[in-house]
Amino acid sequence: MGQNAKISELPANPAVGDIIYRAPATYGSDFFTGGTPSASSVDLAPAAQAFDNNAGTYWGTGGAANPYPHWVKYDLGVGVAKIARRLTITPYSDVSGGCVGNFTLHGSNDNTNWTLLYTGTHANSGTIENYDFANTVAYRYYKITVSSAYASNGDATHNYALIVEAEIMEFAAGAKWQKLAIGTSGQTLKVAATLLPAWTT
Ligand SMILES: [Ca+2]
Ligand SMILES: [Ca+2]
Repeated sequence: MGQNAKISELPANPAVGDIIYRAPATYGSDFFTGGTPSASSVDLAPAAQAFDNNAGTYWGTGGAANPYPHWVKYDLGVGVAKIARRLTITPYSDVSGGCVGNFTLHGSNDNTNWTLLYTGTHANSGTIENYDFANTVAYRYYKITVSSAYASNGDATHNYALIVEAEIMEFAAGAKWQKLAIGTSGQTLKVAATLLPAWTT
């Protein structure tokens, strides 16, 4: 564990002398709102339904003639940019499994050059999962790219990507970084925690 690492969880083996900035554990509300959704394709259902706060609707695409990857994108709008720290995905799940497997999250400010923010795999279920990551850049565009899924209705050529809800968050306003100093007192490991005045990037 190097010094001055910014992390969201404590390391398993902190070293004496380390200074660790621990990410706040609180997040703001979903900022996929007020903008413009779009998708690589919408064979089954429109992109907007991944952002409509309705658990009964989804963005869906795929099909025998439409292989992976499939992406869904959100444009926050002119002059709007946010520093994403958490992605939440609620995937559709059918009788044969969940419809999101491997995926990535990218951010962009010009809709052309994309920065990879997170690479993940959703469990084979329809449950909500949160993905936290370090990011210090405010982006206007965010894109989720699905490259595999579990469900196929018995037909592996369906290439499904179905997302019931995608949500994204910054740190909550006023959330503070914890500054942790790792030291020893005799044979006891000591962690001194200080809340910084305001979280910084
Ligand atoms: Ca929402
Ligand atoms: Ca929905």
